[in-house]
Amino acid sequence: MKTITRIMPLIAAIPFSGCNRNDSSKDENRMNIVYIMTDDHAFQAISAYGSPLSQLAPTPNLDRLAAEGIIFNRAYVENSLSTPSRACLMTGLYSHQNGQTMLSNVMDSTVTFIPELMHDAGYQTAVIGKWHMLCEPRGFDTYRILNDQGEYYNPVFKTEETQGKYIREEGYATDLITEHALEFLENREKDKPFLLYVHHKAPHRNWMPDFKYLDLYENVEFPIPDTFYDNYATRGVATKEQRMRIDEDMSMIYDLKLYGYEGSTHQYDQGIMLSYALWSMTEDERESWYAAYAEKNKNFFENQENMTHDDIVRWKFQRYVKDYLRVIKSVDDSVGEILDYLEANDLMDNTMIVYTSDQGFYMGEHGWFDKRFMYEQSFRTPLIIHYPGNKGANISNALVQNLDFGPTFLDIAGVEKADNMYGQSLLPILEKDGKEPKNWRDVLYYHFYDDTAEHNVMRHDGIFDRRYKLIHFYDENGIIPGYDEFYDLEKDPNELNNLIDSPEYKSLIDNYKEKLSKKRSQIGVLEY
Ligand code: SGN
Ligand code: CA
Repeated sequence: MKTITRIMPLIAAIPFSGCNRNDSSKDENRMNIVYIMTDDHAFQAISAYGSPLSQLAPTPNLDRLAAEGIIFNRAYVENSLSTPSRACLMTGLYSHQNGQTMLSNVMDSTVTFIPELMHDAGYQTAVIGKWHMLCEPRGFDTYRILNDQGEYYNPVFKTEETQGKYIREEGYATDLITEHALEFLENREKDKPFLLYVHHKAPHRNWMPDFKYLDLYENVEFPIPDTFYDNYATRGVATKEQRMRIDEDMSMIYDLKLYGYEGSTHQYDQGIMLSYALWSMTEDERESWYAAYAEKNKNFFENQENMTHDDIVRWKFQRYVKDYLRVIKSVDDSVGEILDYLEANDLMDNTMIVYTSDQGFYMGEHGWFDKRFMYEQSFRTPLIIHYPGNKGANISNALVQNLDFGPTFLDIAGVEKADNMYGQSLLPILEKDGKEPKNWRDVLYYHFYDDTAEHNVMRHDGIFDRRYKLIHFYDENGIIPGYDEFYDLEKDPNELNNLIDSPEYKSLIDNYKEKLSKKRSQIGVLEY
């Protein structure tokens, strides 16, 4: 086993101006980092996490990573949406600090990227796959990024060599991203430590599997979550007004591939989105695609007349999770290939491997797909880390957040984080097989802004400390007054029982309101 040197900080606090960065002395023994991030991967869809759904669609390679490493049960994001989550990863800053609060706004261009600091500290840096920010990649020796959300089939990529142009490549996105990640590893400068970000498009909507997996799970009946028929009885208007219900907001054709279905009034079934999903396929591929779904859809069309509304909702759930889990199958294969490469090349002992998602996702909980809310399945994200020297199969219940990745990478490189980075290096947890160190944080702050985008989720922020969750929904210009919700997750893990008006919780809730307001001032949140 190679010895890992953890270098103590070499550089004094680095101002986040982007121009005044020092060169770190290089040390070839510093740990490499492979950071694999999927897009919208629910922890419920990883068998190592044990949910009933995942037991019917196992993920052996992610489970292998968990068996060798640490699985985090309490990993969360700070803003459950792709672009803000990526900006947080790249800067180590909260959304309100880096300016990337929503999908469509632009980040503060003066903010330094973690890869810039890592590069200057002697790391060879690369990002392969989904970028999904309007700013250009910074701090990378190599990049190969998808255009916007990217396509599942024959996607276009832009690299540092294509003069800003996107070039089409043949193949399935997950496989291409994996191939290019392996190419980077194979051709890397072997005298430098490396930081490789592998960012899959999968399993983002509209969940298009690889051809070879189109029939997987076809005869499996997946369990419907306990909260599937949630009527949001105890909760405020945000849960009632959202547009992310499998029942009403998932489209029959674009989302569920029921080609030939008549009578859909869903906007996504009216042309543009449909062609958007399939435009990058070759004609032959499109034909085989339609043929494969025609075969699967036969049964629906034969029985349609006798189906009740509830039968149709249940059918939608099954089609949704099957396609989603088929897409995950390719992701799991990809993780296997990367692990095989690292093993075969003797890199496991000096490489940290992180597997996570840009946020969680609803797999029918509360009747939903998509994310955005601070309720558990979207606020929480999967996180599995192989850290050299771990004894393996460890579970961590420490409260961690995507805000911690930047500080962790800098810590590994021996670069001190700036004072305005509120995330914490995970090394004290990783070095103790997942055990929570004394004085570790006891509360997380969350903030969602993007109420202008589809799915109609109101702005909210809140705090969570593993037992209690206080959520504040904004006042929407006086049209909808602001309001709070409060949950006791020990008694009510499914978050069905909003306690905000419960007299016996009154003093506790006051206490949490105080904590939330202190947290906002501490980190400089002005809007809420
Ligand atoms: C797209 C999706 C939405 C999704 C957002 C954000 N529609 O607009 O369902 O919530 O992305 O997702 S789609 O049919 O065009 O895919 S994120 O992961 O990028 O934040
Ligand atoms: Ca996402």
